[in-house]
Amino acid sequence: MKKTVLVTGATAGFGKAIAQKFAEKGHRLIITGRREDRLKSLKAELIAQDVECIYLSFDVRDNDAVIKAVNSLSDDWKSIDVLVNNAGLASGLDKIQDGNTDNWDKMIDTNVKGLLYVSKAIIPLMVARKSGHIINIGSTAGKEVYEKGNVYCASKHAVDAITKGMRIDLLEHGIKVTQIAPGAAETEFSFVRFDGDTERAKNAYNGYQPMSAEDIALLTVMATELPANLCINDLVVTSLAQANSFYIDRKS
Ligand code: NDP
Ligand code: 8X3
Repeated sequence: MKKTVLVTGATAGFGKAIAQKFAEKGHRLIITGRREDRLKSLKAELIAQDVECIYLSFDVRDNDAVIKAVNSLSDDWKSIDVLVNNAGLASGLDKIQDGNTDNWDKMIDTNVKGLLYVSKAIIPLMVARKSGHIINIGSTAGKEVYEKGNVYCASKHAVDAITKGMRIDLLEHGIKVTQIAPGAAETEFSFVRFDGDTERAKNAYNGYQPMSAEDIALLTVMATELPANLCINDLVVTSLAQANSFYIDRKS
């Protein structure tokens, strides 16, 4: 069955790969993010593959913009079967005493409040149809707190808690809620975390093979392909070189 899938943060990394993987399977895509040029080019790429695709450009931190974007969908596109709450970021890596409050705001506003705003706009549509699947992209940082991870880890612990809360509250409506909690994967994540410092970003993956965006896309699509009666609640996933937030087998 062809599904309508909305992916936040589809301009890069996991979100882009997730959109491409759902498209490969013939589903229809609503891709979202702030960088409209990237949304336009991904839309063109998918449409060239005969995939139905539209884009909505908005900042997940802006609740009015989120509501406006979702309201602008035609009824047909409002029948969202899968919502992938992926948009997010880390900003900085500092001890709490050295932390930058603008970075803290950015992470909490995006990773926690943004995820809530998008969910709040879409959940009533799923409840009305008594069907849907929400996939929240958490992190191993939502399972363990590492040095200098403080606020990023807090934001992902919040995603962990919100996912559990969503699953409980939506139980009676037949809506599946899944968290995928990846360890390190090479995307634009570290480039953003280190504010455009490419050298520092590359070093994060020195001496081991991290996961790729395609790995996470594979698992995200897989989670939506289970029998109707099954729901993956929580999927913690790392590359073979990583045991958890603390242990990475670096060969150099
Ligand atoms: P990228 O930086 O490659 O992609 C992040 C995406 O989020 C972009 O599409 C960006 O779009 C979007 N985004 C960021 N801020 C906003 C905003 N305010 N409004 C709308 N969209 C926004 O990183 P990843 O793909 O790696 O990260 C995706 C998710 O996975 C994040 O939630 C991250 O925390 C999580 N994660 C990443 C891991 C990793 O090691 N890479 C591991 C575990 C979890 P745009 O800038 O165009 O708005
Ligand atoms: C991203 C993975 O280890 O940088 O969520 O926190 S990590």
